[in-house]
Amino acid sequence: MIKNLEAHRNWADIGWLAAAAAMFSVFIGMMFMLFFGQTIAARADDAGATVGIDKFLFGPAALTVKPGTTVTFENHDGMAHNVVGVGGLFRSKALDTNDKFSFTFDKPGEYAYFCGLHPFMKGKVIVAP
Ligand code: CU1
Repeated sequence: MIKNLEAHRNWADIGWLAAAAAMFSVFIGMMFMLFFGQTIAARADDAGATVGIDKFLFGPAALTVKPGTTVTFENHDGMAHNVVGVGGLFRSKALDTNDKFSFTFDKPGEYAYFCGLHPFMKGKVIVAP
């Protein structure tokens, strides 16, 4: 009789643990979405915004800014990179490690750019009021 009761309680404990584990997984998942969602597409509301260059990637790959925002590209990679606007609107010199290049985006639109040294490196600045 007592054994039966204990067995019953053990099963109830496992059920509670499973529910707690499931809720914890959902929580971790939400944290990941929050974190990576912001990294993938960032909105810059202040006067200046920054795009970092690291490990052959522009980050964020898509940056949304208001018209008149100066975007600064900073090379944090150990390799030289540059920033070339598609259509020739802007073009930086080769940026060594920790070098910066700034450009002010005045008109609304989508401005795609790439690295002239490694053309597979791409990003865009979206200028929206
Ligand atoms: Cu590059």
